[in-house]
Amino acid sequence: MTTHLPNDQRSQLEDLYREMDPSALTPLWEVLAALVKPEPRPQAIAHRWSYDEARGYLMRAGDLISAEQAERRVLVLENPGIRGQSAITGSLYAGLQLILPGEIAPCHRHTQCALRFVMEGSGAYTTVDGEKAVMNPFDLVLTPNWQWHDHGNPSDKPMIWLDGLDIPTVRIFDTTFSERLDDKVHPETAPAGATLATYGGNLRPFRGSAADRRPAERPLFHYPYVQWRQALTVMAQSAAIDPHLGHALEFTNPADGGPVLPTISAHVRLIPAGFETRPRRATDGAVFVVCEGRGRARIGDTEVELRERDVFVVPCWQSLVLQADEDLVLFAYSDKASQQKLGLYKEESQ
Ligand code: GTQ
Repeated sequence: MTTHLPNDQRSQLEDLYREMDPSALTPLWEVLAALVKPEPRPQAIAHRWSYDEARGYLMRAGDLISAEQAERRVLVLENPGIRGQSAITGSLYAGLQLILPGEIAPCHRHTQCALRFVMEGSGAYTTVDGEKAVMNPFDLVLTPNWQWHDHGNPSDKPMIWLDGLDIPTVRIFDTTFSERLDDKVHPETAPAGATLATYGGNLRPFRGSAADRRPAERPLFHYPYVQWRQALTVMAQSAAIDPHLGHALEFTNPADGGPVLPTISAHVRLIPAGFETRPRRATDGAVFVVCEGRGRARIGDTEVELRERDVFVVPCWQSLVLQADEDLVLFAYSDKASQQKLGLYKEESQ
């Protein structure tokens, strides 16, 4: 904003603004400082959602509307700094989805990418282009953009997972397309676990063979807890701890070693009991799930207590310090994948 202008200049300028306004023209110099800032000032704020509290509301929704009626029965975790936008950060969405025993969520596909991170329950599945991923607590399952997906719960317990999508990112480009399959459920095209057995084991079908069914650039869509947890355990036993991250492992796309989705990166961390990380900030806005343990997160000036299954958000460029009272195991997803493609990503360790 231009301040300290002489009164007569200011009043002539305001006349000019009023006259041009109906022609949809506006002066940059009044808004430049708010557009091009010296450093990020996200509207999204640090926040923690108590899983127990959210679960209570979600189960009440379960009494009132079926998964099929809702298409997706989800409570959106809306960042308190940007309510009404279905966003947890400027670029990412998060929601808690409930599928009750015997229910299905009908098949659809869309240009938004999604990941699921299982919070409770075992035996429900997400079907991706006709192949089931049978899900267990803290498994990561992907539905890359434009792949058909439906969900179902043949188990006898409720199943709840966290949905992470790039809905706000796609909204920026207005490139949202979606369609529903005529059938509620996609026909099975491969046995459950076929892709995990192959690509998850560093194998792929001989190129060009009939078994080459999954998209070559993004084949794997299931990253089971048993595998990533074991990898973290071994790392914690054998590697020096990173002072800023704790023990941390990124999920990768086996086709190219890059992030799991074009717009979303994901990783896990183990902070040993008694450890406190050094402050670190990065431009990616990140959503964390507490898988195990207890402790605290200091996010900028905000401190939150961490208990199992709580979800918290660290906005762009806010420093994060993690303190573990018990071994703290965290899952996180962020928009680092998008930012790196656009040349925007930056991080700083103190
Ligand atoms: O499961 O396909 O939380 O399309 C939001 C949009 C879940 C899904 C969400 C979706 C889905």
